[in-house]
Amino acid sequence: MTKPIIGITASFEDQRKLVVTRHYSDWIIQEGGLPYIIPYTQNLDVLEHYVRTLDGLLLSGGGDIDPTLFDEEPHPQLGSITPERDEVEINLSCAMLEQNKPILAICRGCQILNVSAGGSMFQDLSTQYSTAPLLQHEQRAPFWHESHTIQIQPDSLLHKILLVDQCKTNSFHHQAIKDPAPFFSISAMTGDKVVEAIESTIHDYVIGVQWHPECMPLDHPLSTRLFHSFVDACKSKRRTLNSA
Ligand SMILES: [Mn+2]
Repeated sequence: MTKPIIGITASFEDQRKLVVTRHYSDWIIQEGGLPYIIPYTQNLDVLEHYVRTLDGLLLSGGGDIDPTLFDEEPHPQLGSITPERDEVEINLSCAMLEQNKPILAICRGCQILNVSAGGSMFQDLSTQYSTAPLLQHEQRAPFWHESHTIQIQPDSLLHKILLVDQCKTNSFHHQAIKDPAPFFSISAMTGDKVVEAIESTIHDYVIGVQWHPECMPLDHPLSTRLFHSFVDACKSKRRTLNSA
């Protein structure tokens, strides 16, 4: 059977370099997908071709998001932003959502997915968050260390995939989702009620996680379940489209 083609977005550094850690493609390959790193272009015709070709989209981690995209002025603690990346990822996300193609969005990816669908963000948790005393979400520990505990919504798709009520995850973010987009629900939170995962309630497979499952070793049980479920959803989508 042909492998599902899975687009992976990259960081755009120094206005000229596409940079993405190999972990994302390692997981996609391990689970039977064909990873494809997507270049940045303003050419909408090319982006449309990508959307037509891809069976799934993996929105990778990276820097901050331009707050004007969710109608806010920049907060002093906002980090560096890359408008070109925001634009391409929003274009791709909206088009993939429209076609009900699977999306797995990680860290920054989870946030840009939420903004693409009309949700809002905390530009900086440490200065803007007042719901509860904040945990440390920018861990000062190795990337594979699972530093905080998340609670998973029992009736969520994420729960069906991970098969646990709670687990520990790594955490490398100072921004977070404020209001989930319409038709999205919160599927995991930390004890301080920071949103750690969202999912679409109207698409077959659209999941965003705030942690970095790709940083875990390739035999990590929960990361395996997550990437396996994503590549599986992409395979089903490919089969449906090919038989239509
Ligand atoms: Mn966190």
